Amino acid sequence: MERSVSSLPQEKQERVWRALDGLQIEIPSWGFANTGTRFGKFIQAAAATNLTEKFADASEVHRLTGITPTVALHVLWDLPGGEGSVAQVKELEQTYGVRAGSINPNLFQDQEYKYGSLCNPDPVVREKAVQHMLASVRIAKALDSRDISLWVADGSNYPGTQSISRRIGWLEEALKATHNEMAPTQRLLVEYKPFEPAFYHTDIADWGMAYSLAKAAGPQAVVLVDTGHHALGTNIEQIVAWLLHLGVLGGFHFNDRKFADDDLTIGSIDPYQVFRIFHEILSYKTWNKVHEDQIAYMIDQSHNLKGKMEAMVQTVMQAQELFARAALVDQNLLAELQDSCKLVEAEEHFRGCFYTDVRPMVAEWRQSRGLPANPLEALRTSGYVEKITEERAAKNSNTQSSYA
Ligand code: PSV
Ligand code: MN
Ligand code: MN
Repeated sequence: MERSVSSLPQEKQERVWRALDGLQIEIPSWGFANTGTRFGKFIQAAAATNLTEKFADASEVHRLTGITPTVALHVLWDLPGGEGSVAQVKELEQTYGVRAGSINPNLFQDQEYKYGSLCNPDPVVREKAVQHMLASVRIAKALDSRDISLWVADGSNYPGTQSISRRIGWLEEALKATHNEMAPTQRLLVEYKPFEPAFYHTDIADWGMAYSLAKAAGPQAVVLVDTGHHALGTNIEQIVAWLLHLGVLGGFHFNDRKFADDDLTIGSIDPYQVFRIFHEILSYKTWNKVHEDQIAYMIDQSHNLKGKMEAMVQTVMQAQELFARAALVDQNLLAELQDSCKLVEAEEHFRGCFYTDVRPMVAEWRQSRGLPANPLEALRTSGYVEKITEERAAKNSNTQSSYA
């Protein structure tokens, strides 16, 4: 369609490069450690066996891609000493040149949380969980981390076994207490998930519940969208548009899924959906004021079949390329076509951008920033994976694999 190429190539390139300049992605510490499914785990010789190795791997991903300066940390897995582990993290930040990113409280592994954490009917267990939240906020403060990223596994498996409504009240109290502990610059990200590990009811099951809880907690609480945490067929980009409209889109956990929370590589199953999500963001930013760093883009994947380093670099590239494709959309043209209800022309422009191979353009952007044109290729030729395989193989052969 003629109209779909209304911008000059130069303008297009500038738009894409501007978008790429504004994109940073946080990588998860747990993406480098041995993980698996509930049926079993396949140990990788090169997997990180401690926090130092996780930082080393994260630093290498940042060296190759240039856009991953922060690492998400899970308190129980990465800071087993709680606030006592902060000094070690600070040292690792210095050594490896990547910073601690979001701090993830862990309220799902302690035996006491069998019937819930912040929503447990036992006030003693609830209090323990709240104290963990407060400690997580203090850890984040000490590390200068803006975001505390909360996911609760709470819920129930059988109808009638728990009071759904009383648990709402307990959650609100807990999130208010957490909010009170935060510095004015910090944020509480509230993540939702429709099911698993609870199968009948999950206490924070969808974006409406997360939004309502964030509102009850206070102005610094916002919603986190994990792309895997939706029923199949859910229009995730519409949820994103709503959260943007309401000013509460705190960030993302990137992954993809075929059936449920499969934690596959972002865009590996449905890249068009990721494109559509990015489009909603870029479109909203065209017409409204949004601070560039208001949306935290984070990866939540831990691969057990793909090599961890390769998977992480591939994920970052995939997200970056889909973001670039969304930036190709000429927002003025699209708005004009939408307003005049030129449906086919609008769709042709939209999907034309999606089908454009932006890899050469992104490679040029990388080179202009002194980065490898193809980070995955650069990883392969760097010898890094061989080096860590050699260093860690013996340690991993004894591993009873777990996230930690
Ligand atoms: C839960 O499925 C989740 O998406 C939460 O974000 C956890 O922190 C993470 O996975 C652990 O991998
Ligand atoms: Mn998640
Ligand atoms: Mn998940």
